[in-house]
Amino acid sequence: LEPAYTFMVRLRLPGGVTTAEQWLKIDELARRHGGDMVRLTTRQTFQFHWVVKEDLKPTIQGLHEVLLDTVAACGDDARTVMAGADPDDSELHAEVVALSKQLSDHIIPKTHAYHEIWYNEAKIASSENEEPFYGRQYMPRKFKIGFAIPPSNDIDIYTQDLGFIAIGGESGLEGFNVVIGGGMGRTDNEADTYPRLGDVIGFIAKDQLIAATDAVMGVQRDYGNRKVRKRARFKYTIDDKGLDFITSEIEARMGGPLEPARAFTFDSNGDRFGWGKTDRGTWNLTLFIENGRIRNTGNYRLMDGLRALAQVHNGKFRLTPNHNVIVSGVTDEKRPQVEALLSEYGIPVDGGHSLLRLNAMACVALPTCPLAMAEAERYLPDLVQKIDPLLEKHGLADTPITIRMTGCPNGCARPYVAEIAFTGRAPGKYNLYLGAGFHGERLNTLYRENIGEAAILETLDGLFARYAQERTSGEHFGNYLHRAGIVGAAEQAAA
Ligand code: SRM
Ligand code: SF4
Repeated sequence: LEPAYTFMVRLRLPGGVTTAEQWLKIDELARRHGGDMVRLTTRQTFQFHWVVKEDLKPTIQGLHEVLLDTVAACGDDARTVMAGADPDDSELHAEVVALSKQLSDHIIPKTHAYHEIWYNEAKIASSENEEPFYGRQYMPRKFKIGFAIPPSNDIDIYTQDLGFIAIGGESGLEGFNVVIGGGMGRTDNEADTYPRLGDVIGFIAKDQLIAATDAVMGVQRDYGNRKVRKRARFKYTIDDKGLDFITSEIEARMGGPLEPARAFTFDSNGDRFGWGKTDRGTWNLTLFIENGRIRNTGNYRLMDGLRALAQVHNGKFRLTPNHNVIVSGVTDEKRPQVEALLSEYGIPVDGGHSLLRLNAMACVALPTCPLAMAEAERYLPDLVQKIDPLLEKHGLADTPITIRMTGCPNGCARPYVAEIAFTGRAPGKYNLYLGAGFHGERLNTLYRENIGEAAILETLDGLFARYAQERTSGEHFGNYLHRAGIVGAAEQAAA
């Protein structure tokens, strides 16, 4: 008898967009094979946990029925391509999402093996040209691509290996500023691993998107470190070879220099919640999903409610990069029905959540992540409940502050660009990082090492007291901590 191996199954979902039909299939598979729950990830896709080995094929084939797959959701290749969620549904957003899908289709591995293994398709002889881009060795390491739509930096563009900042003009999307070399992962006590913010290296017209991606990924494929896996991400290739060298290699492969970067502004990396009228005259509803976990809990029947919604909704469901959900394309006529359903299933529209909770993000961590050293998803909600009264005490409840937690230093919830961040060291013990920029433009700094809850609360209480007294009008917490010299000079600030 074989042990009951269980697996995590992650979907590829460029731009985080699903139809109602796809939602219903995901829901069905999660109930049948995924322990009655599903997890929205920090890269806008779905994960099933607890899938036993014999259920892998039915799960993947079920996804195939609604044109979904798991190709390149993991591995040394280009992962799910992110795109800003834009609750206004602008034309720019529609075009960017379409491009993210096109780019994802272009850059995923072309091997037929996936079809043979999972869909039982006939074997075809592999050829030398099977992977025209990846070749026999694929990338040195995972590679992450995302599109941001200013003024929202919800995808944390500076944490992507390759980021595109959409630049619009009078006639719609003109092109993108190109950002290279972001990444979060670090390893404790290994100083040659570190988070890094991407650099803006120039502007490309929108029809250069594929060529630019091939050029950037090609440089990493050819120059990336294939000997030391911990140093194999693009950020280290850039630091090892120099930004000027890498940029000139990219330009050479593109056949000419990049244009100078165009002006843009970001104002936040969070989500906007509740109802909003879109540019298309329909309504979008951004629902808060705590840490992306969809399941039924007592009277809060989130999983059932979203299924009921998908049965009547003729628009889309869009996952945000902060693991929330936008129910998009709701007409005036449908809105009362949607509201009635949410209320029936105990799903609050405006939530009544504190601003801190709405701006919180935690990775999966325990019990499923084999790399976790401490809780994250299951602990951050409790910690926020204890931090909220401190903010209230100091009159800061209406001040948005970003807070993130991960169960280890790998940084799956992009903690190093949060104003307050915790990374797990041991059960109940965290490193406390402070002072990132509110819209992800500056990394935070290690402030206290290996501390437990009592020390966390005491430290934050003291800092909130000073912030409340000393902040200037509209000054974000992270910026204040720098101005006041409480955390050191930014290791690196984005343009
Ligand atoms: Fe991650 C590994 C979960 C986003 C950096 N990540 C893992 C694994 C697969 C653990 C493993 O290797 O065995 C985790 C599975 C846990 C579980 O039980 O589900 C895991 N990562 C996740 C997700 C599900 C976290 C979440 O709470 O949503 C995110 C899935 C994204 C997706 O849909 O594709 C997730 N991981 C990220 C991000 C954020 C991002 O991509 O925007 C990062 C930081 C950005 C970056 O890559 O630099 C991230 N994950 C890592 C790393 C560190 C990589 C490095 O360069 O050092 C690892 C470890 C590794 O690859 O060796 C890792
Ligand atoms: Fe696991 Fe660490 Fe990623 Fe959290 S940050 S999901 S603990 S690898």
